[in-house]
Amino acid sequence: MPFTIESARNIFPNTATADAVPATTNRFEQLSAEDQLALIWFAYLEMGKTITIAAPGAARMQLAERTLNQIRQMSFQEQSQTMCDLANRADTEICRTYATWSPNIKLGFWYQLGQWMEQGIVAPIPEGYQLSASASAVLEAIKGLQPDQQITVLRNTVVNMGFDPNKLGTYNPVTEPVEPPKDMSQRSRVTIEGVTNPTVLAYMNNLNANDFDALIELFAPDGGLQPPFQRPIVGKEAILQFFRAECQNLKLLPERGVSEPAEDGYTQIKVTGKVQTPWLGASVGMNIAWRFLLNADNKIFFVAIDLLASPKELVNLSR
Ligand code: ECH
Ligand code: GLY
Ligand code: GLY
Ligand code: GLY
Repeated sequence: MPFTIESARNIFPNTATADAVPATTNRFEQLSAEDQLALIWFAYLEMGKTITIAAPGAARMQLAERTLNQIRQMSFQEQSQTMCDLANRADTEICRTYATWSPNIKLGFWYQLGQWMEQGIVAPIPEGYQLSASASAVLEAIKGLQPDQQITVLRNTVVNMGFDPNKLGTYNPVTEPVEPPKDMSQRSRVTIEGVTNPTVLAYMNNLNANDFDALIELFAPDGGLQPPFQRPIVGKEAILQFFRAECQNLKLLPERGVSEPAEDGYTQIKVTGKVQTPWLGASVGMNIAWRFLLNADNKIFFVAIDLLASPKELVNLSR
């Protein structure tokens, strides 16, 4: 029987993913809005001791500027209410606007609010705020995670705030402008111990160069891409849109891999290595596996990107 996207998801089932991330995210989401905001504030201060988050680019901030200025004008009480509304995923104008933003715009928005909270322009977390017992337990759980898992939990909490985009009806997603791909002379070329497949190498090199038009041509028309902890995105159109909206300026540093034949002339290839996000640069290397399933034409039928349970998983290439 030929592969389906669902069956493809199960290639290399021995890959241990960072289950602590969805588990912790779920526990976080059970907390009250006040606890959620205070917890993120404390987690953010804690993480700030070891990692530096880069300031978002101007183009990105422009897209959130109207809403940021609206919040800046509010009283402290209204500001606190607005932030709680976001955590509660309430149905308000700001929560609806927030729902249309790409993850990077949401992160940039909170980055700015955090700065304004520090400067006394936006309502701070009340001095001496006591987390509930369950919120303290979630904070301790986050502190116990590896940095790549901590930052992924934080990203998830921000992405999940605001009104539910599935309830918006049709809307225009707001994403940052797409920069031109890197000039050919500026491009790096990866090497992967154990993998010479040209499609896999081109995947890494094109993504590193922000060359999404070349990248998407590596996919089969009915191909799928599964980001960490998400359902697969299916079809070239949707995958291209995801690349343009969420994948600029990533740095993929694949290290090693294994390639083996699968049914129907397909090939399955697992690669492990690190990924850096522009938000954190080299200060956080995320431990990643790519699980590729290529069809007989050497096009990508499926690729899953997994955040690994631990650095030990980088050398686990068994099936
Ligand atoms: C304050 C208190 C009130 C509430 C809030 C606050 C602000 C919080 C802030 C948080 C900022 C967090 C940030 C997190 C950034 C995380 C980025 C990550 C990126 C991971 C990317 C990966 C890419 C993988 C992929 C690969 C592919 O091959 C295909 C594409 C793709 C404190 C005010 C809320 C400011 C900046 C985790 C893994 C490799 C799938 C993308
Ligand atoms: N690790 C299997 C999956 O993400 O589906
Ligand atoms: N954390 C996965 C992504 O950037 O979509
Ligand atoms: N400085 C963060 C970013 O560009 O993603």
